Amino acid sequence: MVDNNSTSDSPAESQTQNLDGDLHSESDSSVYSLARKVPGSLSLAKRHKFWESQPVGQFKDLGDTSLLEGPIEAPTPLSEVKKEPYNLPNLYEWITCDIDSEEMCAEVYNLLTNNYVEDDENMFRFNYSKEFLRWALRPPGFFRSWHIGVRVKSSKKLVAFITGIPARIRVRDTVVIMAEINFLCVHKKLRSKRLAPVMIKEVTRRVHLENIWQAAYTAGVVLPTPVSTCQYWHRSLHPKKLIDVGFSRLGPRMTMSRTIKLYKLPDSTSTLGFRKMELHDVPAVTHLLRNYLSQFLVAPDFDENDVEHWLLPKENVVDSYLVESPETHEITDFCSFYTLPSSILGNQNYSTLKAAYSYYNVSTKTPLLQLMNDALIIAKQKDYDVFNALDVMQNESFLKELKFGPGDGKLHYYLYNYRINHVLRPSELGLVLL
Ligand code: MYA
Repeated sequence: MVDNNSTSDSPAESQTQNLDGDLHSESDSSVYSLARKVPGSLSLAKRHKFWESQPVGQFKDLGDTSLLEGPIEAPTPLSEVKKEPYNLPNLYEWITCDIDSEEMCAEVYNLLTNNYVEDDENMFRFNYSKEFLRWALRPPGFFRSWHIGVRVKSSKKLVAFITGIPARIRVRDTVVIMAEINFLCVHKKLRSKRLAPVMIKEVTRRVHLENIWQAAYTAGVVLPTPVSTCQYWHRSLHPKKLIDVGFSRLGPRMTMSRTIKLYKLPDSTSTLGFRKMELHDVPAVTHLLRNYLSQFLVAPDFDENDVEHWLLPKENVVDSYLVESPETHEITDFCSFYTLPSSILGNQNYSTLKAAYSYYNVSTKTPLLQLMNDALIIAKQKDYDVFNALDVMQNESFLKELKFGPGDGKLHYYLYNYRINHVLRPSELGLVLL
């Protein structure tokens, strides 16, 4: 299997000091220590020493309608942004990762392949491909300085990573320039040593240096404070494999053959004029998508350059299809998914789960249900094992009918230094982060 963490070139391990400073005293006689004593209130009592010091919505402010929507803190003058990187423990050094370099990209790929996000039972781990990482990290206007690594000084081993990319995100009527933060990863042997807060502060500093003061990110963990909490849904395409590897279970009173029959899809798509997106479609797709996304409270503000980067098909990275009216040649509908395999940990027969993730979909003439059924058919033709979708945008309207089942994991959406005065329903979100 791919997990080869127990190698001898282990990262330096002895650093245990807290790196994010003493902003809050641990002995506060606050509501937290009280709440800790009340059974059942443990989760409320959880302190977030780092996050409580950051300009993000705090749990105690939930439901406080007197707080205005918008930036939590005003920008500081650029001259006051720290010029030097934050201090790392002595054994480590910062690097800026040139993801164009084959060697660097391979190092990042290996760190993530062995140490990035796993499910709660540690059966699967995201396995972003190198081509995917290059795509995800080099959108229009990207900053190389926002691709940040930490190495062990002596061995040069890469042990931690965090990235930002610039994005224009509309919140209601305001387009805000933000950083989208992703791929935060600390080597398994360096966990719980407060390295993550230093990584986050360093990326924040580098974002501030570009005069950008807000960020968006998603995580499976609850932090102060989600702007929305979404759920993943899964549509089996290769049910036997999914059951064999423990991704799904045979339903009650179901046999394998009945299950296979249940998830069977037609061999070819059904919508007239359904075809792969091409470069010349960029203006029409941009127009369609901008119109569609305008109905959501939070959504990216895509221009043609963004659409070309994010949605033009790229083999094994992103797939996009559209419906061109056979009569008028108008582009009326659009659907897309990205490719994110997971390593299957400790299975004798299979090492990779090939998953498609629903990305942006727009229906104006073709019913969304039919469009997404065609997307499933394409994914099946391309040998994906499962098609995943969040309950964002209008996805709820097709999930159950197209035989998606709810997953156990939640995905929380966050904004940094931007307050929204109510928790958003997933259907108010028009944003998908990778
Ligand atoms: S989400 C994907 C995150 N990665 C993984 O889950 C991969 C596997 N796990 C790991 O590599 C480590 O467990 C990580 C934590 C690195 C996650 N987002 O160093 P620690 C807080 C934010 O002792 P470790 C993604 O990439 C935690 O609550 N904070 O912990 C988006 C605690 O703070 P507090 C997180 O386990 C990232 C502190 O870190 C997360 O060794 C967005 C503990 O640090 C998390 N996923 O390392 C980052 N997990 O005490 C924020 C734990 O306060 C960006 N923590 O509870 C913010 C915007 C920045 C830019 C602003 C520009 C203006």
